[in-house]
Amino acid sequence: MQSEQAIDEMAGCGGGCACATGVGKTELRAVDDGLRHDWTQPEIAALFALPFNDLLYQAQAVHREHHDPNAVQVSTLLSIKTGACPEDCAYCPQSARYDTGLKAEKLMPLDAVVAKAKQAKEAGASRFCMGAAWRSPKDRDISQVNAMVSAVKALGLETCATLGMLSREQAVALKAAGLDYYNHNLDTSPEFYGEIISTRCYQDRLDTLAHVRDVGMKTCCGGIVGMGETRADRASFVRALANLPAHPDSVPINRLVKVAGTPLAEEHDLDAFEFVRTIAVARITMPASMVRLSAGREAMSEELQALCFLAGANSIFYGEKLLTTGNPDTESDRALFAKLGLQPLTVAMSTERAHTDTIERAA
Ligand code: SAM
Ligand code: DTB
Ligand code: SF4
Repeated sequence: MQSEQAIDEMAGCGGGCACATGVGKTELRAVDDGLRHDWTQPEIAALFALPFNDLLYQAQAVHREHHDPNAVQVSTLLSIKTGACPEDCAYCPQSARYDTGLKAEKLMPLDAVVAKAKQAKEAGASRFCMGAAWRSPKDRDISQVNAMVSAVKALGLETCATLGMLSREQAVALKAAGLDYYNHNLDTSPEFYGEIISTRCYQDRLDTLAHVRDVGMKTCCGGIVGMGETRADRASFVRALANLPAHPDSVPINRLVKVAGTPLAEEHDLDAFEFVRTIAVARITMPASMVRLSAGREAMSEELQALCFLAGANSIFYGEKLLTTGNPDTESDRALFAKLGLQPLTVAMSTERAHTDTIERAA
């Protein structure tokens, strides 16, 4: 269980908005799952500071206790509503505030989404994640997304959506339509957050995650590194994830994709070893979660990706496109898997794993 002080440190966005005053704060109570939810900043900083080989050894040992070391979960993304977003996330090509040359597109029709999901399944994905450039969906958007969720689920795929902030009622409706996972990222540390986003605060994100958990959906929650944050910020970001009341089921760790026109277009590249360290610390602190090597793979060598798998990443985004930017093509990913002896997890395997975890945690 985390201390009240830890909860307070984590909940404030550092900006001048209501969350600094505690208005609307979510009650954070850790679930009794046998996992730690009380990581301190010095403990996480000490993990980051370990000699690289010691850190990777520890991460790989934790990984092997909880996961098949050669299995990788594979998700495909589709942007179902693109661009013209009112938010000001400094990394994002879809914000209407930046001129990135992106063509805005309305919500896709159902049949086009289903066609893309079929292609993803045929290519070997087990989960299909639908992303929309909304601050938060309107109730009429939810009805349309629900039809997509039900149709994609009927194909035998796991379903995931990322639509912005949700009310509890919207979370209930999505769950009823068959949504398995909801992606909503903390994005960075509470301390650095104000440098990146001003139009919604940290507490808004914690509230949406609480709604998703409360209705029994699985959470997918991570963030982006390489946005100019310090190592202390990366440690605080991982701590914020690991001290959530329940560890996210999936933890996407994105390396910033620098898009021309966004405020972060000229940001310095994060050192590759520091990226691997972030993956390793996420693995150690959230041992049962699937840690996803997410955006940024197109700019990574095969060797760097292999190091990320060794550090405990066991999930990727698969398919030529992320939401609006590029991703390695499926053939090169299949070739990399073959070289490393990695096996994609099927839906049945990940359902079985989730079932075993539930039994083990209850015991
Ligand atoms: N609009 C919704 C929201 O913000 O919650 C859903 C879509 S949003 C694009 C999902 C996530 O994509 C963001 O939280 C961010 O972590 C990630 N993302 C967006 N642009 C990125 C970039 N240029 N590089 C890496 N990750 C990015
Ligand atoms: C996440 O953490 N990364 C994905 C997914 N969740 C939705 C999105 C990455 C987006 C990269 C920039 C783009 O393609 O627009
Ligand atoms: Fe909008 Fe999401 Fe992009 Fe932020 S990250 S600008 S909320 S699409």
